[in-house]
Amino acid sequence: MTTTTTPSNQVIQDRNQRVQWFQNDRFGMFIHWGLYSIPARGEWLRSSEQMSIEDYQTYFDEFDPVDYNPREWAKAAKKAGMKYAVLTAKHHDGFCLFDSKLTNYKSTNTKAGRDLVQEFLEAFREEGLKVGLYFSLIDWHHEDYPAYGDRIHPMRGNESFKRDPKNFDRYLDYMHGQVHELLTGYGKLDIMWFDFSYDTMRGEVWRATELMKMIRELQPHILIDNRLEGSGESGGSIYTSDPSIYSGDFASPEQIIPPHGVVDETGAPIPWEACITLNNNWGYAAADRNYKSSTTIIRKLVECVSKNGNMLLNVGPDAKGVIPKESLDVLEEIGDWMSKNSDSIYGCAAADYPKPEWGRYTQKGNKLYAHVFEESIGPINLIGMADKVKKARLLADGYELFLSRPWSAAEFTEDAFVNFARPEHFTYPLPDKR
Ligand code: FHN
Repeated sequence: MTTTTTPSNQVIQDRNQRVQWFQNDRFGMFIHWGLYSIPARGEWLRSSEQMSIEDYQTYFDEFDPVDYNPREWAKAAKKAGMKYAVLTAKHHDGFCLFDSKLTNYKSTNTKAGRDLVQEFLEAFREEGLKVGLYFSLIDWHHEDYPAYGDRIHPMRGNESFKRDPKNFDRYLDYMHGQVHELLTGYGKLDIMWFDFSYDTMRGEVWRATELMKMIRELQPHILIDNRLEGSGESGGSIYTSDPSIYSGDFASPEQIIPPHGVVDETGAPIPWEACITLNNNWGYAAADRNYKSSTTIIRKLVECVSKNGNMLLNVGPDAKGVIPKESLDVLEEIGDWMSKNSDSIYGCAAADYPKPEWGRYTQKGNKLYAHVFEESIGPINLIGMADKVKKARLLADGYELFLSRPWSAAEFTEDAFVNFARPEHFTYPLPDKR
């Protein structure tokens, strides 16, 4: 059981300084890609299908993403309105998409013969996006990682993993060494996205104090998620049991948007980012064609921002390195909406007003953005806003919305940029010009 310790004011100030760009940008791309894209049944299949190392080796021998062009990925992310991206440098299977000197289990030793991380970083930086790397704390391939039979391993029940961890400290030296490689050999990184702590495997079991110290010394500006101590629960704690360090800059709720955002133990809001899949899988899953609509994603993005959070939206490229068309189609529609409405996302946060029944508010300074989600059978009822807002414009094209009685009561005292998620759904009968 970890006990949380309230960090010092200096720790909080340093964190608030680091996360400024993050809380401005709000919207990023998550990319799960690796050997598991070949079987195309999700990134956990080695575990869930109880594969032996020999069976899984087939994918290493085959891996050759001939159509990998990360510049195309970067353009798709940028067009969707995403401002940063996080790629799996190494997932739980231990396969490294980068040229690690500490293992042979890496992309440069496959038919690809390429440092896929290096190319990703270059391409996304060229498109002006910030870049982060996902790094798995769990490693099913490394002989010293505790496996089957040990209650602390999520590979429970997988006979092929039956082995005794010879030397877990040796594994930690390897894991820390790879983080060092990424932080010294690939230029300025903006996010280290660790994944994930569980049972007793958290905090100092990973030698988190030592790892955090190294990271902060090598790249002081870099953001670190909370999973050296937490996992994908609703926010999770982002404070370690060790008062001398602070295990992360943001909480990382997974496939959920916490009802009230994420706060620390004093009740103060903390930075957070919901990671969400487009279908139901992180890694490419050919049979999973159940993609969320752009309207759903837009409304969830607005919800995140309305609760002081970010969204990291996942794509799972296929074995050849191509993002599925269904994903690209949804990203394109999101981009259409963002091209007109991103003012209500970037740099915005929770509003000073309670959530209206017809949608959500986001706010930036004295600008309030009303996201109208429910089809209205008549005027929007801006109850309680009468003395607050002096004018309203439709964000998409700037036309003036008259908020005369009985719709909204009187003048608005602040600029109100009314932002309809889907104007065509909106039956807002504008009055004749006064
Ligand atoms: O086990 C991983 C999973 O494969 C995926 O990477 C997600 C993304 O946040 N993280 C872990 C599950 O919480």
